Amino acid sequence: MEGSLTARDRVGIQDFVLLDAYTSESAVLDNLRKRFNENLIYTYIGTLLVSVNPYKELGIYTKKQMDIYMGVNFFELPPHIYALADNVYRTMLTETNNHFILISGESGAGKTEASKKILQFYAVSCPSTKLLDNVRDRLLLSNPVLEAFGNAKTLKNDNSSRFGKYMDIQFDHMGGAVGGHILSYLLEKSRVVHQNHGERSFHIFYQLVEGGEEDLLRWLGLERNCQCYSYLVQGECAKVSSVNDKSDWKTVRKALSVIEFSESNIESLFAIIASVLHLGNVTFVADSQGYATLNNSPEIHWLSKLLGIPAQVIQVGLTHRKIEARSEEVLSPFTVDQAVYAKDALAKAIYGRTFTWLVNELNESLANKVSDLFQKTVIGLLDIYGFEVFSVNSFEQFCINYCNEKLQQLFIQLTLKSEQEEYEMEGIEWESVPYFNNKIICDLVEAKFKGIISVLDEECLRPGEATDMTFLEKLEEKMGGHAHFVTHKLADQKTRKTLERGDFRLLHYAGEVTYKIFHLQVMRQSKNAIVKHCFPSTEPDSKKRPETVATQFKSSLVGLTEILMSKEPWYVRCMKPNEGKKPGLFDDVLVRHQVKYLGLMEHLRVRRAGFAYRRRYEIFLQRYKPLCPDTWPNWKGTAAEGVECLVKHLGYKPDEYKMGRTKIFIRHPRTLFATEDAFEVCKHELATRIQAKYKGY
Ligand code: AD9
Ligand code: MG
Repeated sequence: MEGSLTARDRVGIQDFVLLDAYTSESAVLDNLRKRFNENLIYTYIGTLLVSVNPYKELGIYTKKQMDIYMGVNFFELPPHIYALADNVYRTMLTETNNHFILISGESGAGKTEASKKILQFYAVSCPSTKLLDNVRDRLLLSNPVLEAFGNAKTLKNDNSSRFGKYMDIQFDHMGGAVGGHILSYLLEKSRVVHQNHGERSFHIFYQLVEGGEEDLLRWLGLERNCQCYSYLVQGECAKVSSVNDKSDWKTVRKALSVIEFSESNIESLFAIIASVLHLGNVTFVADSQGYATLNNSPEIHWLSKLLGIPAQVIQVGLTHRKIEARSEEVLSPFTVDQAVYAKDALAKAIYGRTFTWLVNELNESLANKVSDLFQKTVIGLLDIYGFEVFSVNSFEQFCINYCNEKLQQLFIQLTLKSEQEEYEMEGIEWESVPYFNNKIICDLVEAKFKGIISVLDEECLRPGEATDMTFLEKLEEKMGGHAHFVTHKLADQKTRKTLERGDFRLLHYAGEVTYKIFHLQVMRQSKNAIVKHCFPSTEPDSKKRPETVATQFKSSLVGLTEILMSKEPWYVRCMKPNEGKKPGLFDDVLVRHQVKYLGLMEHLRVRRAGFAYRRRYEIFLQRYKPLCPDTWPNWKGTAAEGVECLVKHLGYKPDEYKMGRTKIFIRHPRTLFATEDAFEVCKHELATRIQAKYKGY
């Protein structure tokens, strides 16, 4: 027993619920640090998995590890993402219902890696047939494709997701993975035309230029040199040491073939990617009247060839606006600034539409073609862009952080709600725990008529009258006095020094973020004749009242919430150990901050409210029955009776535990520890006895 205590001291406790000083943030932090230093990056709070990014390969994702975790009860092995994946899977099979795993944490915390580990686990652990293996390969390979087109290097993460991703994995009644479906959320398109210093555009551009075959590049009119492309050098870091564009290109090409993209589709895809690069190199000069004319023509030639649009249309399209006046179309020339702006808007639109098309194609390939007959259940994986704060934050960060705010809200609702329901269902009294509810911030952003998005919409509908500044003033008028909204004008003297006139600051659940006021012009959906040419059928219905990007995003998040609410939730909370992407460095201040805002303390308290632990009678009995002569080796009565008999034998006092309808609830962790220690001793004795018995053979 002493030995096990020392081990516990060294490697910490694998479930925070069992921590004696569970209300102390420092104790939680100590436990995380201890484990991190021993390369134990996973810890539970009940069934919630906390993960700390190790920033190094740990060798814990091998096939052997997967085998160890397959089909084993959750608490019997050290915490692992595989244990969670396995538990979700088996619960889905036994209860035949739908589940989702919400993976959250700030940018670079390890969400995307976690989601990939889960998918890999299913790929190995699910039943295999030739047909199913084909589905499995497609599911796995959708990842490198989506990452190539939707991820990029940022200052926070060399492989940062710049879109939100929700993926359903569909299973048949035998547990075979029969299909999948992906929903993507708001891609950060602005990255196509602009990157901050030290950042890159989407990986695929660099992969194509670095890795594309000679023939292909010639056909696309591309040089093998990222420096030649204005859109690739905005951040002045086309090369990243942790990223191998050449070999990633090969992976993506192979993946596209396995997923059965036709060669002609692949060609069109790269034609479009190349045309974005050509577009970026188009420059304009002012004619004698100050209007934009095209300065160089080779790009136009390539654009025309690759997009299949007459050069004339492109030339006019890039330098003129189309105005509809009394059912007639009139062309009005752009100034140089306007033309540059329109060109960038076009590049973003083309890339955005292509991404949507790509997701649709992936979905077609992932659609269940194996079994429609058998009942299907799903496990959804949610991996979105994490909360992020840069020195300059714009509309993109606003959306990303709003999305994180919504998911935090969902987490709060579901964890508190489900805990309460469990106590109720089991007939156990419960005491509520105070917590910070971020609904107030969600409302600030999204409330009808008075939220930031609403104000933005209104301003966007007043072209000509509304400016970025009137937008800010409207916000000040409506939000003034809100505890989570500050501007230069509204701030007290001390805070004012940290704000500029064109800024507004939101006090998010995860920290303060100062946003540059959005450019209204960017928000208004622009119609572009060239886009119409490229994507004739996807042009939104022009009769409908135009929606701003923000409103569309808000609706898509409402849709996502509905999808999630209809399923059983599981959580992975990812944390970042330091800001430097360094292995072995545990920054106390940074981790403490995340412990706080991820709501881990509250969650822990809720889990502990009254009862630290609960287990289904069957599982509890199965594990500990050797501890009592009446229950060992077999108990004849119900599991609940067996547990009652067992705990009486172990000397549990009446106030130490409660019998619910299906589970035993244990108040203090030390009770369970004592039982667990007794079990270890018993296991040891049993093993010795068995060894002695068979010694002679
Ligand atoms: V973002 O919000 O998309 O910017 P994520 O997705 O949270 O972010 P990601 O999973 O991409 O972060 O992890 C960032 C990097 O950390 C990875 O590229 C790995 O280098 C590293 N990482 C993350 N998790 C692990 C792990 N379990 N083991 C080893 C890891 N390295
Ligand atoms: Mg990610």
